[in-house]
Amino acid sequence: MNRPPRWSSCLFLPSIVLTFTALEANAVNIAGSGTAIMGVNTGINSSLGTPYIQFGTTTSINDGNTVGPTVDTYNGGQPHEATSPVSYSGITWAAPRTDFITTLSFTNAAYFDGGWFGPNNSGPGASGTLTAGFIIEPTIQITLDGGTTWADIPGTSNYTATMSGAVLPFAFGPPTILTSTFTLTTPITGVNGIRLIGSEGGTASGGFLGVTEIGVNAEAIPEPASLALAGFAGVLLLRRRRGA
Ligand SMILES: [Ca+2]
Ligand SMILES: [Ca+2]
Repeated sequence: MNRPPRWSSCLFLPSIVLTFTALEANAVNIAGSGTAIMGVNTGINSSLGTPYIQFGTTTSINDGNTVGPTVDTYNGGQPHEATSPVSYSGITWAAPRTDFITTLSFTNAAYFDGGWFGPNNSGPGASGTLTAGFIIEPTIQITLDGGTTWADIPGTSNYTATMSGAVLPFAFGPPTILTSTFTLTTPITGVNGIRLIGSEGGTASGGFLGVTEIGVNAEAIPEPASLALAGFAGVLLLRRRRGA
């Protein structure tokens, strides 16, 4: 029986990163080489949830255009409206990353009645101003199996600071678009997906999420880390052979 790959990936990560963080490298946006995903979920948990957007196409999320179009998870009247108070959006790739993901740039579209991460059924109303009480920072999650299951990873962001003070549009007006940065506490490799997931802010359909763009910034593996990676992979291989 094959052991799931997630354990081996987790085991060698900390040692690689210690080497990596001491070095400088240039980050590139790898979102465009992946597939954007978006949907709703019953909670911030390990499941994919229900892929869903109201209109448009998820390719808008990683087309490099932070101005528009925007996609959203407004789900009034949908079967999951009452059961899924959480929305997510992110990027998956066909193969595990061999570079190190360091940050996400999240371009959020806030409408007059929702679109941001915050308490359900809560908002300042048309032309109102978002304050910290209307905002909840989303959780960063990664997948090692192409998006079937997800796990939380730690990070920091300027999301609350960016969204606080944002003036919402007039009723049915174009969204207020703001970009915030999520920084992974530990740069990560070996994953084949990353997403933000959190409580839907706003009042329409209990809240929803609006996204114009997600960027995923990664840096190449420096030489010392490559050596560490090879070393740990070798150790794991030996362990597996011994355990087989
Ligand atoms: Ca876009
Ligand atoms: Ca909703």
